[in-house]
This record gives sequence, C-alpha cells and structure tokens, in this order.
Amino acid sequence: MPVQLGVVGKPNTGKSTFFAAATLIDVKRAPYPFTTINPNIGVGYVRLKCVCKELGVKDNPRNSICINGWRFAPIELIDVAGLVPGAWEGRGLGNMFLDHLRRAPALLHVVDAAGATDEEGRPIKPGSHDPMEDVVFLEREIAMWMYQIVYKDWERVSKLIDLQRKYDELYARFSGLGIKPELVQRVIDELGLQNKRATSWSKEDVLQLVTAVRERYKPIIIVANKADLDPAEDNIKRMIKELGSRYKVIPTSAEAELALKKAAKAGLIEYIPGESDFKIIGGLKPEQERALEYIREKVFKRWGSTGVQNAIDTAVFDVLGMIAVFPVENEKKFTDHQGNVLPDVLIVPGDTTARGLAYIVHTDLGENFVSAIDARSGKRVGADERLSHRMVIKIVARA
Ligand SMILES: Nc1nc2c(ncn2[C@@H]2O[C@H](COP(=O)(O)OP(=O)(O)OP(=O)(O)O)[C@@H](O)[C@H]2O)c(=O)[nH]1
Ligand SMILES: [Mg+2]
Repeated sequence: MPVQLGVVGKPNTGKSTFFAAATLIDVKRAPYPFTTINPNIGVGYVRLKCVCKELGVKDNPRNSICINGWRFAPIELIDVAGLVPGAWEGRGLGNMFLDHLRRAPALLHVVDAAGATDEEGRPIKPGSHDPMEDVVFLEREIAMWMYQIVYKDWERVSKLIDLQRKYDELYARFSGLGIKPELVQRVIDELGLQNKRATSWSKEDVLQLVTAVRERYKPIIIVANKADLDPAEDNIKRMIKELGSRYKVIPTSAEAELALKKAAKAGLIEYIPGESDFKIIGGLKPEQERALEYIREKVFKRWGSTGVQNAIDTAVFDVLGMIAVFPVENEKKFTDHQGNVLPDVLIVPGDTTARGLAYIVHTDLGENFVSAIDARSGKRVGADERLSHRMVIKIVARA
C-alpha cells in the first residue's frame, strides 16, 4: 500500500484544492466552510530524480511516471472535512471524521496563509486573521482527538495496566493510530510515566503523552496556502521565522497548481509539477493568458514554484525520511522479466533492509530471500543491510 498523507485544517483553506491539484480528481471546492463532508481519497505523486539518465537507459515505467528525468511515484492523499475550534467536543462536524486519518503517518496542515478566513473558515478581508493561531488550534484539536481515543474508558484500562504491570491495553489504542508499541514505550519512559501507577495518571499526563507521541510519530507539515494573495507574503515570512524550528513551512498556491495542471492537460502549456515555470504551446484566450500571467507574477516570481509538489516531497522524504528504490530482475539490463526497463519505483521506510524490501514486494520473496545485488556496482547486498535512496536492486530468491 502506498504511503498516505492526510490533508487537514480548518474549513475553507484550500484542502480540497490541494487534493485536486495533486491527484487531478475533480472534487467539490467552494469559497465557504464545510464544502467537504465525506473524505476524498486519491493517488498523488512524490517526485524524485530518476536513475534513467545516470544509467544511460530509456525507461518503461509501470507503477510510476518519468518526465524529463523526473520520476513520479504514487502516494495516497486523503482530504477530510474542515476542523473548527472545539471540534473535539462535537462543534462543527466534530472530529470523528479524523478517524479516517488513522493510517496516515504524516499530516499536511493546509493553512490559509493570506488570513482571508476567520477561525471557523468564513471568508473575511484578506490579511485580517493571523494564520499562526490556526497552527496552535489544529495541534490542540489533533491532540484532543488522540486523547479521546487513548483516554476512553480509562478507569477500566488503567486498572488493567496496573494489574498486568504491562501497557498492552495502551499500546492497542495507539496501534489503532498506526503507532507501534515500542515507540509508545519510549515516550512513556522519556516522560517518566512508568514511575507512576496508570490509575494515578492525570488527564494532563495522558495529554502530554499523546502530544509527545503525535509530534514524533504523526508529524505535521505546514502548507502555507493562498500564497498568491498579497497579505500571505509577510505572514509566511513570519511563520517560517517563528515556526521554522518546529515545523517545515511550505508556501503553496494550490489554486495555481490546479490551473497549471488543467492547462497542461488541455494542451495549452507544458508544465512539469514542481518546476519553476511553464511554456505556452496552445492558443490562449485573453482571460487564460491573464490567469497564467498572474501565476508567473504572484507565485513563481515570489516563491519559485506552486509548492504543491514540494509539500508532498518534503513530507515523504525529509519529514518521514522515506527512500525510493528501483527493484529489477535483471541487474545488468535494469529490467523486469518482461524486459521493461526500470519498471517500478517503491517508496519505503528509510530503515528498510534488503530482506525487508523483499517482504514489501511479496511475502514469498521475503521468505525465499537469498541475497540482493546493487545493480549500479554489481556488489552483493546483505540481508540486513540498509538500502539507500535511489538504489537499483535485484533480489535473489530460491525458486
Ligand atoms: N487565492 C487562492 N485561493 C485558493 C487557493 N487554494 C484554494 N483557494 C480557494 O479557497 C476556497 C476554498 O477551497 P477548498 O479547496 O474548497 O477548501 P477546503 O479547505 O477543502 O474547504 P472545506 O472542505 O469547506 O473545509 C475556494 O474558493 C478556492 O478557490 C490558493 O492557492 N489561492
Ligand atoms: Mg474541502
């Protein structure tokens, strides 16, 4: 299953526009709160330098796309309804819908960096709301959501923990959020909670635990959207300055990215996602020309790119520390058994070993694993050796 990124934030910040731009799925988008009710799930792409040029081959990608030496590997995006302050207590659409985000190891927090919406997502004059407030609020809502999951039925659960002298019941709550027991244990130790009987843990103790676990194992990336609007410029500079040590802050214009992708699809322009410009190739109507000129002026000149691709790449590679590997069956020709050159690229955790990769490809391959070969050097890779980013690898297995 591809890695999933959750798209979250208060209403009306451009979450669905970001999702549509990344997946080209035509979801409902509108300038008012609670446009999205049910989650949208779709395939987006993470971008990396393909190995085709370096190896001097023409590739035939199967699970991915290669454009001008850039490989686009599939990831999954999930766009959910907007959160308002107090959602954890049932305000707005509540926070039950966050349950859809359990599987996502990282969250893209789409912020209205132009301050063009109030704390509930209602449109206001751009520049009149401070987007930094939204960062604080969202973190609290996410923490309260996790807190409710963990703290549910706490009296019974904490008694059981003390009785069994084991945290199994607690681990089970976190594993539902995709977080492994050993990681939870590490945070319990760090906070010194193991010295206290679970029945005497305060609400604050549990809140501190879920917050620390969330920060480490469900990181948030700030997508500073509507960066094309003038008031966003100062806000984004301030956000990078004040939040940059705790978060990656990526300026984006989801609206611009969506317009460019649509124009490219219609054959009006040439545009590679993530690039800092586009080329006009079709006949444009005056309003299309104006729209593209606006993007050049307000997005590319200011920020270098629309940021949508950058946000995904930053989340997957920098924040989650994942790597891309190219499995092949013929290590001399870099092909699969049908002769496709560099057919697949897999996005895997950064600590994946050769045997681990075999298991990711197929359980049978993992079980019959013998060794692996680094196709670039022709050298053997040990079963427990960690793979590196952009490695081309052949797995040798018993027939
Ligand atoms: N100027 C500008 N407007 C944007 C940008 N991205 C989205 N918008 C506008 O913001 C409004 C809300 O967009 P949506 O994508 O529906 O927002 P949402 O966060 O999914 O909203 P809910 O589903 O209601 O929570 C729409 O009018 C979009 O056109 C952007 O990059 N720049
Ligand atoms: Mg939406």
